[in-house]
Amino acid sequence: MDIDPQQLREQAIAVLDNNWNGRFTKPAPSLYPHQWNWDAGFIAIGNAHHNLERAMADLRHLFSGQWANGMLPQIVFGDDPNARYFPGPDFWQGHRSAHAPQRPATSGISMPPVHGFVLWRLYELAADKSAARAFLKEMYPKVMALHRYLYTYRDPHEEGLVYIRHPWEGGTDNSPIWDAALARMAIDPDALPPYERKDLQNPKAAAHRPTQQDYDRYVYLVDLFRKCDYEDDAIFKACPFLIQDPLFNGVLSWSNEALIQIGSLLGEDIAEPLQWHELTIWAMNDKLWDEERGLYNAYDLYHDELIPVHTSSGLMPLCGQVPDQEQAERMLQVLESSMFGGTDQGIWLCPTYSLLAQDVDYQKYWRGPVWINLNWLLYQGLMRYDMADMAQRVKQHSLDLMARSGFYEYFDPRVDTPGEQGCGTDRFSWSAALCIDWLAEG
Ligand code: 2M8
Repeated sequence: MDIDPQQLREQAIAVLDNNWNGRFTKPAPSLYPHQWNWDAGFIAIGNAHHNLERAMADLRHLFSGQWANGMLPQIVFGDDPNARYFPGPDFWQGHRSAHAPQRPATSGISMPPVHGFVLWRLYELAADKSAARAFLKEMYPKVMALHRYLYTYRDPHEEGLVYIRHPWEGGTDNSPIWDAALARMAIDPDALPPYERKDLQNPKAAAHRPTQQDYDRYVYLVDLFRKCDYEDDAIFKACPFLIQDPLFNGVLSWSNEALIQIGSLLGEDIAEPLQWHELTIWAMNDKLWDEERGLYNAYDLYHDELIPVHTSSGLMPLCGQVPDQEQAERMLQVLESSMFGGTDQGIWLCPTYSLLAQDVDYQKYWRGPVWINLNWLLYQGLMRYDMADMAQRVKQHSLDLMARSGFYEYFDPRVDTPGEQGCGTDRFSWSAALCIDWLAEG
């Protein structure tokens, strides 16, 4: 498809401008009315191309919600009285934790730590290096505190692998990776605190959203965390959902590497991020790498077993240069195989779940559709290994999808999709932001 890059860029900027509320950028106009953690990182990369001030403001707002123990919340709540989102601040009750800030209100879990590499990207893009350097100086201790929190409280066996304790922390809410662990949670739905979902407003998107059974488990976990007053040790002992995810740890690796670069630039002692970086890469290869399947598995720390499910999350450690060249070539074969449709003309890259899986669903949220942020991470990873052909395919497919359908939240990977290709909410910020980043490369 012929794309008019100038027009697409202007449309993408308009999406970001429209979702900016004067203090932060919402992920989408109405479905997500607050500030989300990793969304803010991807959005900052897009804005950095034409509005560095806005990019910095968004990140400052996000970190205004950082807890005293370093935890950076998945949601920093705005104060729009018309915002409809569940769970809101009343449900999270972040104030139960001594670590939570008085204001702004936040949720009590985190998200993939993209901020290190986002900061470095902002610095690379900045025309005014001295202003950008001052921003790095301001943010570096905050991002260090986040990583220190993760290694102190989310790596109980000191392996170098960080666990998540809620599917929302992984960012890939209803990924098949979580299915078995969620299914084994014996919960009594009648004993849950009463709640009303707000994510089913859009009838078309409603059918693709996580199931009620999933949601009950999400709510059960939040209720458990607040009963533990958000104390990490207590949660670790009580929580039946503790998973070391390759996407989360791959992103962590890339951000560790960026912290080393930033720390060096600022003349800081970088011994700590160096140690994290080496340990995590070693541990991912030792524990999560699956030679036979050619990708990284997740590990269920609660049931002490690998989770051998073929999702694209298993390819994401490429972005943090976790695999060596040989492993990366195995991963490329997997991407090129019918599992992810790499050379199939009928498939848009890259489905989030193996197309060969019995329960792949082309339109269900994180259970098959293409997501622009994962495509962008995959692209960055492929470029690191000089796999430029495949990287260009991933980029071109992403741009084509957005040019045809709009800046949707996710996309059906079938080229001959009956009906619309774009799914979920329209005018989705990170799709627009990463589109801007790609277009800037030409
Ligand atoms: C989705 O997650 C939120 C909960 O965090 C939700 O479904 O309500 C995910 O796609 C997540 O990765 C994303 O950050 C968030 C906002 O875009 O929406």
